[in-house]
Amino acid sequence: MKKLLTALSCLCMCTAANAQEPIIQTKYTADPAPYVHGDTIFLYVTHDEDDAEGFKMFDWLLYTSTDMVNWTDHGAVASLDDFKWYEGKNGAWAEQVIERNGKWYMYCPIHGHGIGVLVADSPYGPFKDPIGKPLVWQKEHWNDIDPTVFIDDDGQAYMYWGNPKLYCALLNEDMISLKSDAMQLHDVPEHYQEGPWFYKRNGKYYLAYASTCCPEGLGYAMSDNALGPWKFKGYVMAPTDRTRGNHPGIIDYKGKSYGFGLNYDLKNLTIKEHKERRNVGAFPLTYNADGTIQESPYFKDVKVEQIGTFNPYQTVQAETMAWGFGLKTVKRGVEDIYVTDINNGEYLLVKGVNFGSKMAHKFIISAASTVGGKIEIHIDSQKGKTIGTVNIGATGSETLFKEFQANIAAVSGVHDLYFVFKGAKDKNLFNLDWWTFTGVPAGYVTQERVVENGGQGQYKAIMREIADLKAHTVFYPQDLSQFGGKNQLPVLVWANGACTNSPWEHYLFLNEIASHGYIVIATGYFPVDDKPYNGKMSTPQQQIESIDWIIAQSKDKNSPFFGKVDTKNICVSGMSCGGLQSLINCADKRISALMICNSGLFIDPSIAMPNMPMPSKDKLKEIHTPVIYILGGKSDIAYNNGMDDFHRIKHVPAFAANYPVGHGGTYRQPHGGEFSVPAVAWLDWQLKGSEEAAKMFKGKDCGLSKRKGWTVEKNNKIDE
Ligand code: FUB
Repeated sequence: MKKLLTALSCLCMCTAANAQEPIIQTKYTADPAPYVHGDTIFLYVTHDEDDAEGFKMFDWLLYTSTDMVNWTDHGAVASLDDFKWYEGKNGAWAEQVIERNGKWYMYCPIHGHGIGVLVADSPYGPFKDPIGKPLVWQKEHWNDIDPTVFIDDDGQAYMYWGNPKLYCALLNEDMISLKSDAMQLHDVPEHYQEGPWFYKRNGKYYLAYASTCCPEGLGYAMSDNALGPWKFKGYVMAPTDRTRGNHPGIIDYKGKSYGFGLNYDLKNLTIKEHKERRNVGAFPLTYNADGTIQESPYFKDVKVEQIGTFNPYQTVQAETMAWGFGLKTVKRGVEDIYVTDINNGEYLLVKGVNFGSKMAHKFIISAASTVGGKIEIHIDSQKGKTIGTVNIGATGSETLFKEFQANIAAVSGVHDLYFVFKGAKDKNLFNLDWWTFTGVPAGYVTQERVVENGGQGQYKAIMREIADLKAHTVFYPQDLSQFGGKNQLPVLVWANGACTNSPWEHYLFLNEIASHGYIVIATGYFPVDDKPYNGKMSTPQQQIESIDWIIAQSKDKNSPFFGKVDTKNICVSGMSCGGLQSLINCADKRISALMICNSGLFIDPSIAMPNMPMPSKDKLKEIHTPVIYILGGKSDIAYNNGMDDFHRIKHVPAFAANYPVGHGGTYRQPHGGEFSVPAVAWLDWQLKGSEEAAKMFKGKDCGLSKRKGWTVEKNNKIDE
């Protein structure tokens, strides 16, 4: 069954105009009986067993939805076992459920044995038999099936039923006893076969039904009275050779009208091959001004649009889906269901998921597994962008559920969500109970740009403005899920040339560094474009604010950076005037490395520019970390100052690298140009302890000295 379903589900998916039809895929279902209560549709259905070769029906199932495309499976809510007076094993035929005074009544035909009634305090059950005998039993093998119950405005409840005869009885207010005898309607509406669906709308009574077999369509009749006479008005859905049987359920919901019926489309078999393994489908329904109903095309030729969107920030039962490719569900207890039979390559789709502007950043799922596997979370298609991957470890048993988490790459707005399952072949990889996304607060990210396709490093980076960090720009890997535990993000704190209060000249360089697995916090406003920023100059204090902020974020459970930042490895850096700001801050004990670019303390402070910070050379004594000077060669206006600094520094490892491009460096070249090479290597060595990166600076013929264009000098401490 499973393999067949999987293959044929794919076929349906590929060819159907209405790709989410039939609406239930994890089981064979028939005889839809929808009921609207509050903002939810309760869809009760009958259940064809997977191995049915004819009618093989033991229980009644419930599905709910609030948007008409994502349906939550509640499993069987009643079964033949609930009728103690019935000793047979088969015959759980077309039921209907309605609510009266807070109690839920389920009218259940047991084929060949009459119609029973069950009652529950909740639409989810448990349903119990309050009378211990059939409510109706005329000893008619076919005629006592398919009850439909409606409570009129005056409180009188009616039950219609029958195939091919049509009966009606009045119910008492208790809903579990008859007020009248069963009355046979001799004036049966044209084309009536079975499956009546009785309701009232705008003062007119409707009796929809499965029309004369076979194939059955969905016909309907109207009347001005609850007891008729009924006049055939046409088809809600005409009979087609795609369908042998059909069975209507009709509702108004959230301002629209819908019809439900049944088909054989999941298996995509001909009506000769179907063996009563049926599927419930839905379609939009339109009334004319006079109350008549427009004939709907066949299920697959119409589309049910999603009402609203789906909220991923709630606890979502895993058995909620618009499409469950090759999956099954298992029920334990009254309300405990999980998804199972999850194989490599299968997927679960939830449609129209609204991430809003909250920026989802974490995904949590409850899973149980003996073999483990992973769930790739894609958006918009099965092979669409991956926003996260959850590794599911073995939990020891297929019913021992544990929580697994993944960080989520930048995602906002509305997307279809595909959970694609990967792992060992031909095994149930895991069982899934529930999932949720957590988001950073609305407005956390106020602006963002993907720069140069995220950079050339191992991690695609993004440039963001973050609401609670005024006058700063932050660069970091888009998918933070890869970080945490031993893989933490070291920090680069940056200040700009000319002490400009925006990294508009350096953002390519900074983005490139972030793509190598760093969080870069730049002084200054988010560069929306490449235009120079002409506002007030920045201050050295902004670098201190950067350090304070990232340390706080790494400890804040609500931050996307929680537990992901290596706050023991922070490099402070800046270009030109920003280099001077960095030197002003060099004594801060939280700093573990310095990178001074196209800068150095002035040998002659009298020629400094206005507002430029100008500490004396004594400041160099406060440096307590390794330091690199990256300069633009002799034509760099900062060359003499920078090299003078370098020659004075004997107490910590110091390295000077010159590349002959002048003061402007290569920051604005693609990916930050040649300056990115020693910058990334310096950070990899100093902040990540990479011995490979250290070779760029250590030894007689260090890597940078052999790189075209570079000249290097270093003090003894570099090679120690
Ligand atoms: O599902 C069993 C029977 O098939 C129903 O009671 C009829 O309406 C037909 O759909």
